[in-house]
Amino acid sequence: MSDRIVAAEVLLTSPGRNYVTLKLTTADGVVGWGDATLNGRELAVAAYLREHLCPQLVGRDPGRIEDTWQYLYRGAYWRRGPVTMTAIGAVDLALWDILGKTAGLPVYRLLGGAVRDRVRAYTHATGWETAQLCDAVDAAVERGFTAVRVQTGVPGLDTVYGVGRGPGYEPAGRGTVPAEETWDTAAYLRHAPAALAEVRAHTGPELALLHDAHHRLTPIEAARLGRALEPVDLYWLEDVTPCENQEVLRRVRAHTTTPLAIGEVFSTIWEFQQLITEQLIDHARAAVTHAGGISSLRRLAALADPWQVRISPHGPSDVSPVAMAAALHVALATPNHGIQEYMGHPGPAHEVFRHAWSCVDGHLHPGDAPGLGVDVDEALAARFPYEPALLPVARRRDGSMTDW
Ligand code: CS2
Ligand code: MG
Repeated sequence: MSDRIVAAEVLLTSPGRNYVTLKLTTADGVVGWGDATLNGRELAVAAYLREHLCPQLVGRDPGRIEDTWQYLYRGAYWRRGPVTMTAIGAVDLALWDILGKTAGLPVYRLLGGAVRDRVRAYTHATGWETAQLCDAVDAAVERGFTAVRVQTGVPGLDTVYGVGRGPGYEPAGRGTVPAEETWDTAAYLRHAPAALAEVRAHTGPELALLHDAHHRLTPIEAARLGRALEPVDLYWLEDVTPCENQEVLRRVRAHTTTPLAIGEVFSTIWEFQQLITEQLIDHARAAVTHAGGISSLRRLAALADPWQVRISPHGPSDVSPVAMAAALHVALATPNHGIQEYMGHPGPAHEVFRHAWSCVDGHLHPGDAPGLGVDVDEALAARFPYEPALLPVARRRDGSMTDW
């Protein structure tokens, strides 16, 4: 007789930052883990899982991964959206973990096996001044990275999202009300191309440089930035415009050959459809959890492949070590994978989530442990209770809200 899920539980922990983790246990005693972290909206996903999905999972056959995905997605009248899709993603990851552990195989072997030896990663370098930024890039190169995301401060602004005043940064700030930042697109556009050109002059031509515009530009501003950055030879320019209107990318694309990456805030394959089939992007950035798990990331890769679009999943500190593992199993087994973001995690997170995946010389590997290869130390997790934390919001100089 096939196995059954007998328990579905949600764990909240904050080993340096908040993580939500789904634990599924089968009658045979196999445990599967899924990441359900949605930065700043952790409790919404925890409640969606606890109140709605967990009761539906108990009694189901854990081996019916695709049917469970279809049941939770197609079966729901109110569907899509980051909260729903992160919850479904967590279930999907936990089920693949169970399948791998039951088979005694790492998940990437179940996905068809490795198509590459290791997964190229990029990490973050930030600096308020360009000299600091160049130092941060050098430090990343010394760690072995062949690709680095570069974010710069902007003269005249006190804060810029994603740029620490010191080394490193954490996107979410503690508290129940978000910090407010001031944003000035004109100042950014005056400064960023020259700063990035200085970084390129500093590094020489070989290092892959990436830059994230965090959804803040209009189409024509984005086109102008892409064109201005062409001499910098970026690996990609990310999230140039707000996420809702994909049509506007046509205008950006018409003006620049700077490669574009989009999609860390997308939840479903349908949000990518036009961007892929019109070849408006080069990299689809869906996070393995936020867009519905391994099952849907594989579908996205299959849709993208004939259009020569690559999947290059989101991987900041708020994608937990469990989701990082899942992303790496997909990456190792997916021909049209581009690059994996690897911002790193706070130190204690590596203790709570003991993982088989590794980062060596700027490349990641999921390891060969059965399943996803992550064990959660629940006793240690309990010593880091959840604390409310939120991403900041931003206003223009006149006080009006501006886009993410
Ligand atoms: C960023 C993230 O990693 C990225 O590309 O855009 O810092 C993102 O803003 C955070 O993960 C939001 O939770
Ligand atoms: Mg981003």
